[in-house]
Amino acid sequence: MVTRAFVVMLRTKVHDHFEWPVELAEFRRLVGAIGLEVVDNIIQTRSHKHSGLLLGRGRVEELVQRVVAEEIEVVAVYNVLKSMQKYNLQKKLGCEVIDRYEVVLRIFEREARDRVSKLQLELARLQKSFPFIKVAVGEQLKREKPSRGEFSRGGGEYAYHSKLQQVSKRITKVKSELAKLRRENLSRLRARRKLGIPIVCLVGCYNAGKTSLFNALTGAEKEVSERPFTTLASKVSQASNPGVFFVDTIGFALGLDPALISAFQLNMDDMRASDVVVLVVDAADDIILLRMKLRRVISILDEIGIERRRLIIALNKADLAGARLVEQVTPFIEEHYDIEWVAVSAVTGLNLSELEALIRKRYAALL
Ligand SMILES: Nc1nc2c(ncn2[C@@H]2O[C@H](COP(=O)(O)OP(=O)(O)OP(=O)(O)O)[C@@H](O)[C@H]2O)c(=O)[nH]1
Ligand SMILES: [Mg+2]
Repeated sequence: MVTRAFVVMLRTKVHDHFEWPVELAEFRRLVGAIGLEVVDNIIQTRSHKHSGLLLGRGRVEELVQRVVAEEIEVVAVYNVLKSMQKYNLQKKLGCEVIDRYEVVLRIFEREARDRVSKLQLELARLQKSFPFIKVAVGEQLKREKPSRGEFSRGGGEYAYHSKLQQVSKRITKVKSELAKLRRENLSRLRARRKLGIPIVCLVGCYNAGKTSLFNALTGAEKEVSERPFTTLASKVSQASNPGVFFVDTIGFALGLDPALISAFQLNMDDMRASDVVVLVVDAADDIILLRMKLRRVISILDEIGIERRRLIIALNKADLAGARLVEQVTPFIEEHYDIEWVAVSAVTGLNLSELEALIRKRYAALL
C-alpha cells in the first residue's frame, strides 16, 4: 500500500525564478525516499508566512477540500514549520503534516545503524518534539478547562507536565551520553593526529560519490547506493594507502536545517580534525543544482570552521558528465572559487592518482 501525499511549498523569495523548482525537485526526491507517493505539488507565492498556518487562509481551505477528495494521508511541507503551524495545519487538514526537518530526520532514522547516529537522531527528534508537545497539549487543555473552572487541576494538566518532564529528562540523559561519546571520539582524533599521517576527509552532498571514492582509494567495500544519506556514521580507513587516513562521513543536502546539522556534532568533529578536506561534487548534476549544492556545502564548511586552504574539489562522475564538464562545470568553478580541482570518476578510476597527488600537494602546503 502506498501512502498518498501532497507536497506543499511556500515561496517567499518572490523574485527567484530558477532555484525554487530545483529545491522542490530535491524535496520531492527526499519525500519519495521515505516511501510517500507524491500526488501533487501545492505552491503558494507570498512574501510573508502566515504566522499560524504558514500558507494563506484561502489556500489552506482549498487544501482541506483536496485532502479529503484525493484521499491524502500525509502533507509534506518544504518549509520548516513552527510547532503552532504544524498543530493548526494538522487539526484543519485532519491528516499528518510533516516538514522538511521531519522528512530528513525520517530518512536518517531509516539509515541509522550505529549507536552514535541513533543517539544524535534521538536528540534531534526530542528537541523538535518538545515545543510541539507543549503546543498540542496546551491547546487541548485550553479547550477542556472552561467546564472545570479556572482553578481546576485535572488529570490532563498533570499528564501534560509529566510528559514534558519525561521528555526533558530524556534530553538531558541523551546529551550527557553523547557528550561522553564525543570526548572519546575527540581523544581518538587527537591520538590519530599525533601519528603525523595526513588525514583526508571526503565531504559533499549525499549521493555525490564520497563512499564510492573512499572505496576506490582504500580498497574498502562500504555500502554505496542511490538512496539519500546512505552513510551516516563516519568511517576511517587504515593508513594502508601509502600513509593516508581517509575519512568517509555523512552527506549534506540542499536546505538541510542548521539544527539538524548541529545534531551531528561527532561527524563535524571528524571533518574538523582532518588536514585536507576533499569536497566531492556530483559533476553530472544539472549546473543550477550543482551551483546551489556547492554554495550550500561551502557555507556549511565555513560554519563548522574549515578553512578554504584545506579544501580541494573532486568533480566526481566525470564519466557521466560528458561535455558539460568542460563547457559548464569547470569554467564555473574557476570563475567563482579559488580552490584547486580535479575531475575524477570513482567508477572508472579516472584521475584517482591525480587526486592523490593533489591531496599530497595540499597537505605539504599546510605544513
Ligand atoms: N557513473 C558514476 N556513478 C558513480 C560515481 N561515483 C558514485 N557513483 C554512483 O553514485 C551513487 C552514490 O554513490 P555513493 O558513493 O553512495 O555516494 P555518497 O556521496 O557516499 O552518498 P551518501 O552516503 O548518501 O552521502 C551510487 O549509485 C554510485 O554507484 C562515478 O564516478 N561515476
Ligand atoms: Mg556514502
